[in-house]
Amino acid sequence: MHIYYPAGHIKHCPVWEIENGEAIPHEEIPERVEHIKASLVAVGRTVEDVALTVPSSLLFHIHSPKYMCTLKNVAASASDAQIPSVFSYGGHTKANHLRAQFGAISFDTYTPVFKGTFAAAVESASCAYAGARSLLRGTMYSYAICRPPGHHAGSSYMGGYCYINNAAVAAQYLTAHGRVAIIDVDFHHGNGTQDIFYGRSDVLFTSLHADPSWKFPYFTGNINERGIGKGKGYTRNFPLQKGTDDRVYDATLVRALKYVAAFHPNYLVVSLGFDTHVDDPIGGFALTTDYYQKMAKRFMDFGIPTVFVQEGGYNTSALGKNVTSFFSHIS
Ligand code: SP5
Ligand code: ZN
Repeated sequence: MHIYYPAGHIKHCPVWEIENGEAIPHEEIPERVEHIKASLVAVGRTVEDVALTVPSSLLFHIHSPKYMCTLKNVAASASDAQIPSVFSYGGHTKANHLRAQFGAISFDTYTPVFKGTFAAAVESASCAYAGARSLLRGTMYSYAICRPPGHHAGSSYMGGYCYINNAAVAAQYLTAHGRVAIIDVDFHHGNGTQDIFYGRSDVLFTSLHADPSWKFPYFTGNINERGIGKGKGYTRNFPLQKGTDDRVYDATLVRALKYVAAFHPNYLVVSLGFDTHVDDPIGGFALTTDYYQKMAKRFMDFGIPTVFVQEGGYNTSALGKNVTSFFSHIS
């Protein structure tokens, strides 16, 4: 297995997020992936600093040039954390003021932009790109320790701690080489990834997550969202209730993987979040550390080249053991 790490992630360091008008400590912090990396090194794995940069032509397949440009401009203008104060209304998205342009590309107040955010997001996407590329050279499994995460970012919006959709970058790259299925096992619905591929039949998207009537991102992740136009039938959601345990989760995962199997993919992209863990500070499921190795086996049973793309997971002291549990049977 090849493992890629974005050393430049520390250029992006959120301290606060705004919840109901109040600043509360941010959970998406550098320590997350530092713990992941340290725990993998401690069990004898090689973790490579990502050396490639994702081509901008690939980024522009996933994100609109206008979105990328605004994100870059907001970052360049930032002295400290930039958080939107105004959002676009009535579908109006054109404005001269950078503050308004920012509000037109973000959907929450949880996702600050710093001077280093753009570069860090590109480096994170580069990890996913490197992970996807390594599959073409005969590697069966790769793991991109992406930070910042990506699955809430859509083609022209950011949010949910995400700026560039890393899993979508990996999937888009692999479409030139075969059929691609994305399975998202982060605690939250992968709304950005779903949106990006919603009208397409060459990439299948499925997700297990907290029911949106209960948890972020609230607006999407329902069972009736199945794709549109040519993409009809190529999206499937499995919303789950508070307290979902190993047994119920696993039974649902088996159902999701049956749906994936019927698509006959050549490559699998897994949006891998550990915020499903029982001790996660912002989740609400009850998965155990031991379960993650069983989850990984489900993916291995699939028997096709797979890139694992890191998404959420916010209990920094549990992250290391959850990751090593997950990869314990993948060499
Ligand atoms: C990639 C990913 O997992 N993004 C998750 C974004 C969830 N944002 C919702 C934040 C809700 C407020 N945080 C409460 C913190 C309580 N300690
Ligand atoms: Zn999440």
